[in-house]
Amino acid sequence: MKKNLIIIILVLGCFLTGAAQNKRTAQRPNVIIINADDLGYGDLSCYGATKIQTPNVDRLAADGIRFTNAHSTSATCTPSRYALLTGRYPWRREGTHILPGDAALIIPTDRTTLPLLFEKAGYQTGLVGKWHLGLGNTVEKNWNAPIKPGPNEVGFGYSFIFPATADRVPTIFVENGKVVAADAADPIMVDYKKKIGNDPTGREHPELLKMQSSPGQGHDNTIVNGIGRIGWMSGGYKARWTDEEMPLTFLEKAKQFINENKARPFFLYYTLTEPHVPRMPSTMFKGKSGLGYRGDAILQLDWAVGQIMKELELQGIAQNTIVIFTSDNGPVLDDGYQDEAVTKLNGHTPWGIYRGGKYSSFEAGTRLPFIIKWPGKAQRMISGALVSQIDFLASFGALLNQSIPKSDAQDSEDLLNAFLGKTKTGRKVLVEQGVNSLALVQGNWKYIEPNAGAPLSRLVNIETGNSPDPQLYDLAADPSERNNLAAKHPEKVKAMVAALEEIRNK
Ligand code: NG6
Ligand code: CA
Repeated sequence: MKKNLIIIILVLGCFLTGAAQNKRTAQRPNVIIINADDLGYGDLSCYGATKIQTPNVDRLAADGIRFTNAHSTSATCTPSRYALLTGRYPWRREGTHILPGDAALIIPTDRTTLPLLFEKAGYQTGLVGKWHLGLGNTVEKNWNAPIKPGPNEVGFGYSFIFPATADRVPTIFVENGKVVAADAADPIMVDYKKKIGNDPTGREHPELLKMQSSPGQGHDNTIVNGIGRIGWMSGGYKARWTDEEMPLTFLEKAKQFINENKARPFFLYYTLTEPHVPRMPSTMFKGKSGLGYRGDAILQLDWAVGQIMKELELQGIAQNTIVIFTSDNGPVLDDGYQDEAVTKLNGHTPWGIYRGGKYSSFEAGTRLPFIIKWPGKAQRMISGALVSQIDFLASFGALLNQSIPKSDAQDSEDLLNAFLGKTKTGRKVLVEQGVNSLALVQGNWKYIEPNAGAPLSRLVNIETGNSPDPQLYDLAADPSERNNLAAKHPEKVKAMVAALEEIRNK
């Protein structure tokens, strides 16, 4: 009798736990992170732009939380994306600077990554878009056979990417480690040291280009689709993308992933190529913004966000999906092509009120658009909390009840309450990375390390934040970093130097 009772209790217990588990699983939200490429703080109408309208991202912001002090870790792509996926400051590791298109994978395969965390929590995980974190174990690789390790080996169950940037060869898609439309009879070869094969280059044949490259910026090697690229490639003619179509292909693949995984919790990392160079929008967007192709590419990006939101509605999962929209680093106008980004700017301010831009340790380098929508959970508001993309790992770990080994994601902070709008308090300190130097933000204060780099990057006409002297700014009184207060507050400088050293040596 007693034995029967115990069995009944045990069975009931299992049943209840199972039911609770199912309920929890059913309630777990899908998560989509949309990461734009080189989109600045001031590039969206919801962040104050008046010369361009971005209604779809604006709607996202109106329905969710719009952050005004949110950052990537770095003012360029590779390190910024490294941090987002690993929860670790990229400058702790050698070789996390902007990678060539044939680089080896730099994300460790034996540590917790953002997609691995979701996978551990029972999610389907997918990556669609720009990668730029290397592929395979070595620079020399066979593009005509499966390439490993890559996104799938660091936690993405599905991946559809291009390897580096739109302006670097190889200009091809890779799906789950295999080049799409590869042809054994026309093997792909890639080289970053010397010309390979017989394809014309922009330098030799500028008359073949539909968009001229800017002098001295290196975008004059192999011509693909009438555009000179960084690096040389040959072969793979059927596999090469056309720039006008490539973002649409990413959008289709992202929608397909959503569609196929709508019945289970999924994590989708959708990494747009807009408005990175070469800006060559689809025909339907060419000329639409009046700001040249950079503006058109932003309209195209905004449209893609709207399409994703529509798909979520259509599949009936919009209510249970967290959508995050952000960018990998600050804005740049002439980044290698004569595409009228400068001449047709028309008073638009991609950097908002902030100083600098891409490549800069001034605020516009890493202070970026950052929006979180979670219907019914993240209340509608504007938040000035200091947050970073590096905090996704610890914060989603908290949301999904996943522990992260101490050795992993060491710089990621659990900011779930800030991400959900329960508090407007975020980080106490954040390190920002320009190209040559680090900066530390602590409350209203910002300190930029002295360094010998040029104060102006002439190629892109951006103030880098470099100075041989220490710089100290009061971001509350002087958000545009015009007034260096270092000489006035030597004790503050000293304290911030020490604080930065402590983080560096952690
Ligand atoms: C720079 C390129 C720039 C762009 C950038 C990467 C030159 C002179 N400039 O080195 O055109 O490709 O790398 O951009 O080569 S990022 O957004 O991926 O960091
Ligand atoms: Ca970028």
